[in-house]
Amino acid sequence: MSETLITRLDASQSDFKQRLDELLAWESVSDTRVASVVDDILHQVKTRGDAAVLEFTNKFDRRSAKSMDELVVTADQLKNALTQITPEQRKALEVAAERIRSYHKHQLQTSWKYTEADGTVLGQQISAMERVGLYVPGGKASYPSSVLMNAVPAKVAGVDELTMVVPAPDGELSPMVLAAAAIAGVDRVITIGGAQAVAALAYGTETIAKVDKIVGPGNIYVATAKRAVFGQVAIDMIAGPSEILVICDGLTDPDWIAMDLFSQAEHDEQAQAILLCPDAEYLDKVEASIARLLPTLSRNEIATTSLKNRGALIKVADIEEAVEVSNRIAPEHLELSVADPELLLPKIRHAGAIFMGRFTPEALGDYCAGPNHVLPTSGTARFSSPLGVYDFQKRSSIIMCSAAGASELSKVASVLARSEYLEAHARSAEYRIKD
Ligand code: HSO
Ligand code: ZN
Repeated sequence: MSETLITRLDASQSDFKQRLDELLAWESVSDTRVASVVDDILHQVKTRGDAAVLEFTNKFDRRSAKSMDELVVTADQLKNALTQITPEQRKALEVAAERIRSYHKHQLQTSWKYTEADGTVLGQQISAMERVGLYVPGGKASYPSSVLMNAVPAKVAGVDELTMVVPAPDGELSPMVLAAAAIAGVDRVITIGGAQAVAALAYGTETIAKVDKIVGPGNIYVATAKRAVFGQVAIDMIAGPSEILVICDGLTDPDWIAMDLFSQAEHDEQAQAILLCPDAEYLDKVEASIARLLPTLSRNEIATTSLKNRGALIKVADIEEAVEVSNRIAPEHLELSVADPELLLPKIRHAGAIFMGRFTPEALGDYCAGPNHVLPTSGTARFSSPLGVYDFQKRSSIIMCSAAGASELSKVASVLARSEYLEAHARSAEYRIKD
């Protein structure tokens, strides 16, 4: 029976690479029916504004709002949410927010400039985006922690107006989500969701100001809408299922490792949890822990499906091989559950977040260690980074030529301009040549 719990692989098997590829394969669903529904919603909101948003919201979320005003959460309601959660919950949100804030402050980019010998000044000026939209899903995947992880960096960056949209099916809203928004400094909350909310943020309506960037996770309709409005506005990455990869030397309590694997597996059926270890007997022990602990989870069905379809316990020759396999996978989360993780760190090339040592379970990073939990998934850690303050800042180049500098540069520019047959460029430069 335990054989069906989770796949066992050995990196020395001749078909290992192929088996691993099969395990990693994950197709982002692109559905033409969804695309055409979304297209219509985008078009309606773009052309009819609030009226269309109101209609779609009443229909999809079973609301009966007569005007957009009824869908806007007032400042009082937002503050009030803080009294609807327990003092313990409030404290936990506050501590997490504060830790996320202080970590992210380190990411602030600053403007810089330098002066050349002839007095010409060159540099880069950093500025924050003016308006950002944060999408928060409704229902079970409505995570207060994700509100903090998206909103705090935006506010640290200096975004002027952060608008959060969150659907309230049947008028139901999570007080924890609202409280997280209040603590993170979200400026405005509107209870709309789906493609209609993305469209409202991207195009603007009578009551909703058009934003410069839309961030936050959502279902396939939301993801499809975000892809469609990209270009019109910036978007964050479109996240795939959660992943964890653990490299263990075989000396961590197997129950701890089993639970670390579950912590991602319980997110959804497509989530991926993989353990790499050189000790086959240790893998047996973890498998036994999995068998014993899995039925005790409240989300045991989701975790069981995830482990069965996409999980693996992999025997490697040594820790070096584990690092090699891990770099090939480029996991979202990587735990180095070994005695001396710092020895391995320089060898890790691709991973969204690296959790070092036996006392750093991924779950702490999900909530309150400080770093962001919005991370590159599905191997995209090869070329992208965690969500951060820099995602809400942008750069402008600064050039200030001295008269002497302009004279010298203009000689170069005019030669290049004439070779491109751009007469006005050449003459504009030549006016500045001193003779
Ligand atoms: N592990 C998720 C984030 C999260 N976990 C939210 C708990 N709540 C990102 O992969
Ligand atoms: Zn998580």
